[in-house]
Amino acid sequence: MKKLALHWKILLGMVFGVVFALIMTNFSFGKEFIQDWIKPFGKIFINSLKLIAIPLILAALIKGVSDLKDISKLSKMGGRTIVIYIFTTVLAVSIGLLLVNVVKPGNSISEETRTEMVKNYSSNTTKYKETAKKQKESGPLQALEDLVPQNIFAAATSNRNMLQVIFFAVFFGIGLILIPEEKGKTVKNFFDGFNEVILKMVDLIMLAAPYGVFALLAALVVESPSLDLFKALGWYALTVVFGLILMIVVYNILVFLLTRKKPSFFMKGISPAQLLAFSTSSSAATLPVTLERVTEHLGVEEEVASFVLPIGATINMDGTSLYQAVAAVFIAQAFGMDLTLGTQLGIIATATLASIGSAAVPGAGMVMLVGVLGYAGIPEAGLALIFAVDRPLDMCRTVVNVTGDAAVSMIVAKSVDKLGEPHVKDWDDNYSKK
Ligand code: DAS
Repeated sequence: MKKLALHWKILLGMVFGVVFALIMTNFSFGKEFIQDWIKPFGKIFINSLKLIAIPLILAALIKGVSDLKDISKLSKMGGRTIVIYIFTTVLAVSIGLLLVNVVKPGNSISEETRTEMVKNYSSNTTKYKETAKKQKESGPLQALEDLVPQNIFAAATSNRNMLQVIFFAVFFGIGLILIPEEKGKTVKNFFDGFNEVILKMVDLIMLAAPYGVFALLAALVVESPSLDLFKALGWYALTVVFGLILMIVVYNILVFLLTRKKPSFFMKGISPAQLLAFSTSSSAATLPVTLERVTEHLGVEEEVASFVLPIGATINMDGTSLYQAVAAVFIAQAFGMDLTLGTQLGIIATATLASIGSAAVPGAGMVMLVGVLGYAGIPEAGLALIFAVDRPLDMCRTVVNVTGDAAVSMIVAKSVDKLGEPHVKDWDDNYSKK
């Protein structure tokens, strides 16, 4: 049988998980069998995602920051690129937070289901309630104070300290840039290699995703006493997708306002890259096509595109940051936790940094979500809840990640007067020539 793409396997895993559980609930031993012999595989899968989170942050950020060493040569374009990237990411997280607080997808869960879920998913939510209480009592600059760890090794022992690990990784990367190149070469090569290994480990973990999803969904079906959990998951997914669509509209508005290029021109030019992003769930895999589309069909000069897009694929993941904000608040709602405004504002910073730290590979956004939950004291057990629908959302958010990179490359090109006419007039011209 032709090798099925991973995301089809994951979607099949979701379907089979639900069907298997529905069949098993017809037997008296069904629920117990799934909880004892199937659910552990779902937990193992989620644990492997948590396992890789801290190493992934260290690897992706130290490499990402130290790769920016040529930013000094292109400081005008470099500074502008980073500022616009951070602006679109903060905007995406804010849109996500606004939507999840308006739609409140997690609130549709009945108290009975919530009690059952808390019992099944997280042995004790007291530690999360303590964290939330601590955040309520802390001063306005507590989050800033907590950003700097006293001991990086102690910080790295818990996903709850993701911000501290990010702080260290960025700090280390800057130090690596500032030492003489010949002295830093060995360290740089080590972290480049370390990054490759970690990304390969993420690939391997994602190979287990179909089976992990099967187990997670089977457990979800037998453990949620009513269908309201699935309804809540549906509203959660719709909230993310609606936010992602809004981001595509925002990009078209920004491109039109800042470059006078029409949405039809922009969307026609970038659509093949969007389709590839959707089917691969990987910005990195899509990068070559994004580069070709942006230079050949959107008129961005090569020297701008080849600088702005690789940085974007590494640190600009607006779709991911929006998803992380929605997912974090949804899980808090599902577990009956009300997050203070301060915590939600802290989620803007954390999700922005988490998306910068997310690698451009399938599932990276989910891995980094662990850190956002850890920061806000939200039960990581909620990951098992949302992973069931994560892959289809990964496909959608990767489209937004790629579209955002392309939009920013046009805006930066225009600002340095390097946005010309496309080499290929438009879609029809391109394909009629062949
Ligand atoms: N799939 C990632 C990407 O390639 C995004 C994510 O996992 O959120 O952009």
